[in-house]
Amino acid sequence: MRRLRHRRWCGGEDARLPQLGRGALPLLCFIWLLATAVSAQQDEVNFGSTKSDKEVEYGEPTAHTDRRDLPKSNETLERRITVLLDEMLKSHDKRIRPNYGGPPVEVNITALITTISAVSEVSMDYTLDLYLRQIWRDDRLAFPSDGPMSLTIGIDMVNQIWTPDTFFPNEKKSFFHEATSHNSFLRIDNHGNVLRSIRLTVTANCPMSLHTFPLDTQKCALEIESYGYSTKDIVYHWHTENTSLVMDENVHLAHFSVGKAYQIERVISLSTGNYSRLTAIFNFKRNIGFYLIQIYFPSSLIVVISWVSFWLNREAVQARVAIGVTTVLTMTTLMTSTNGSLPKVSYVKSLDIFLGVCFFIVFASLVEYAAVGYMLKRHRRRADAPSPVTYFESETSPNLQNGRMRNGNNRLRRNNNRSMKNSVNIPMDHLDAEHIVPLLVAVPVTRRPRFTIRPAQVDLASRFLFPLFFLIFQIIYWYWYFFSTMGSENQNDNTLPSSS
Ligand SMILES: *[C@@H]1O[C@H](CO)[C@@H](O)[C@H](O)[C@H]1NC(C)=O
Ligand SMILES: *[C@@H]1O[C@H](CO)[C@@H](O)[C@H](O)[C@H]1NC(C)=O
Ligand SMILES: *[C@@H]1O[C@H](CO)[C@@H](O)[C@H](O)[C@H]1NC(C)=O
Ligand SMILES: CC(=O)N[C@H]1CO[C@H](CO)[C@@H](O)[C@@H]1O
Repeated sequence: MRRLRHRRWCGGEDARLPQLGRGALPLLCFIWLLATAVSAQQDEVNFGSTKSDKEVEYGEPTAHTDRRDLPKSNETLERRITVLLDEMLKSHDKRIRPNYGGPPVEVNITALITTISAVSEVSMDYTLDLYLRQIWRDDRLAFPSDGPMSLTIGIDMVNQIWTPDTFFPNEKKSFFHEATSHNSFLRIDNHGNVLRSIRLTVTANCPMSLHTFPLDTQKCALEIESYGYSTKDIVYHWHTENTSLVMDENVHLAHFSVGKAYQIERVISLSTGNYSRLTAIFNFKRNIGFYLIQIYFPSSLIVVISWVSFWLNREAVQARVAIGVTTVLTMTTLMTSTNGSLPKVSYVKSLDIFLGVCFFIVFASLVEYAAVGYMLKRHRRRADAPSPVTYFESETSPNLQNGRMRNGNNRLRRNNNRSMKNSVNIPMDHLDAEHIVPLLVAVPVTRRPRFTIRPAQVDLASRFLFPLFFLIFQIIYWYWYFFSTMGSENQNDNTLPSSS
């Protein structure tokens, strides 16, 4: 521009020249004009290349304008581009795809994922922000140029050229970003390659299997397809083999760690034809930390608290019942609140197994006290009740004469019915030999004392058996967790590339 100003200044000098009559000046000015004309051309080359520094999408970063191919005039560059675009669009019919009647249009896709949010088990979906770039070739938009050149054009021109009708088959809702203007751009290079980039927020459906929740890895897909054009008209490709799907380094999720993303190309058969479909698959591995802190650790502690009851005095009825009932109720609350934030699936999740076993142990320790209490009561009653043999001895022994024997036997049997399993000491030396036979017949249960379990033994056994059972369960559970997650990671590596 500075050169142009010089040229104008020189022209002004030229106008005054005849008046001044300086003969050397026209020659000098002519040389200077020649020099500025050459450098102005270079200037435009430089201008073109600085502009294209930002245009990296085609892998052809250098571009320059050749004046011969643009409309020849002394007008500004903008004016010339306007003329170019007008001529480009004059013959363009946006209703018809490129190569109509010929081979299908190749639409290449790349995507940059900027955020992933709201991976939700309840609604079975996830939300992502992405820059979706579509690259296709429309020969009708090619323009003559000496070297590679790319024009970045206002998005309004999108409405005047043909564009692929790309959509997301598994989308639930999505929207463009309009602040501060429509977040998209259009670039056209001299070969007719069109690049269209749009910033989108897409909420996509993601059916999840929660069998191993919360120790699970979820695979969520984003599918890209043409709504109307079958494989005869449009074929989609990922622009590069493995690197078309790029995850921004700021993609973080609270509940999940985001694994590698896979890209797949396939053809879908529908009743209206075969459609080319691209699939991006994201792996979300659930972070166990939250559930360890919020569920696994508290429920394990509740189980441990329920064992305190085994160390308490058997007579401390209130304390032991309170511990038992409180822990059972707390476990119930924990199970209810945990499942409240999850979908109502009809199968058993890993978390349900853990909470179920915890609940079972807590419940069993309450039942243990019920058993101990019952045994204690029976024990005490037997201690209070008079022994049938002493009764027999003190009351009927002196009067064991004739018809009184049957009466005594009746009382004896009644007493035995009340205390079937009580141990009975029979002082043998006080009995006469002739009375032994009716006595043994009357007290048949006195043979069973060695099988009696005392309440103290039940508590003692529980103190060791309950923790042992819980420990074994924890070992199996976590071993299975690490085993299964390693298995699923290997599965990811094997299955996904082969299905592409
Ligand atoms: C699309 O990508 C393929 C490779 O995947 C490439 O061969 C082809 O030239 C690309 N087409 C366009 C229009 O960029
Ligand atoms: C793409 O991935 C496959 C397997 O994952 C690998 O063999 C191939 O070399 C990769 N290609 C590029 C260009 O990275
Ligand atoms: C779709 O593809 C299948 C094979 O993959 C082929 O048999 C079928 O004819 C195709 N349908 C159409 C409408 O082209
Ligand atoms: C060579 C050429 O096109 N010259 C034009 C430069 O612009 C002026 C006015 O804009 C025209 O009058 C010239 O013909």
